Amino acid sequence: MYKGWKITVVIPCLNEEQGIQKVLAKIPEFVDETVVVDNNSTDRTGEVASRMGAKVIRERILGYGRAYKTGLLHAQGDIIVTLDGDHSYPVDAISYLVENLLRSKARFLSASRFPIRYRGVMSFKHRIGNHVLSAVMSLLFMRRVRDSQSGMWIFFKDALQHMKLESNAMPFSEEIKIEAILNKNIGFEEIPIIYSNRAGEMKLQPWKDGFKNLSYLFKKRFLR
Ligand SMILES: Nc1nc2c(ncn2[C@@H]2O[C@H](COP(=O)(O)OP(=O)(O)OP(=O)(O)O)[C@@H](O)[C@H]2O)c(=O)[nH]1
Ligand SMILES: [Mg+2]
Repeated sequence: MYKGWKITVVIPCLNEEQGIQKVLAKIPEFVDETVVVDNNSTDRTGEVASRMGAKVIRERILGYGRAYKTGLLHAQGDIIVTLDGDHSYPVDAISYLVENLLRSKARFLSASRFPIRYRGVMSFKHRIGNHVLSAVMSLLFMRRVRDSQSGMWIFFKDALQHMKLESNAMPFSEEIKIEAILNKNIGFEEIPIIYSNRAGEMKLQPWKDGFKNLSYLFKKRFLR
């Protein structure tokens, strides 16, 4: 509990046995529930997570969005915090995010990795890709978004009632932000955080996922 609010952390994981251990070791005491969605990992992700006290949900169908949709169904908190299982997002920033959410008019905050503090944590290619995707999202939805691809968000669970979340893949990260931006009942803000190098192997396929995420923005804008 944090000031009377029940807090759930949701973490999608595809073969993150190294990262998840580091993430779970840092989850603050006030977090009531940590849901790890094991996306059919072939390593010891699920075992490590459950040994460390997380509620492990297995989702056999692969996909970042699919993993989130399953995890969110199990989340019981009033406030939900998300992050990757690769220890790239700052677990120790959770109280800072909760405080900001409680003080904000918006019911959905996205943690922005930009402006980037330590350049070495993101390759030049990924930085450019992220900036292009964020610029396109900002133009299409008439709202300045610095980090359209951030995977760390905090929101009141009831915001989910107003969202139509359909993507099973990487564009889920864009979709949830767009749904928050478009819905007057929710409201969207970004808040800067410090990003780090991921632990374990990269799962993202930069070109393929980059183009899919780009085309998703146009589909969401013009074919909704
Ligand atoms: N790519 C991918 N990630 C998944 C999937 N299911 C769960 N995940 C998890 O979703 C999170 C985001 O994926 P990452 O591979 O870290 O993607 P990213 O953060 O854009 O890329 P990195 O910069 O390499 O960390 C990680 O915790 C993954 O383990 C899936 O089907 N595909
Ligand atoms: Mg990651």
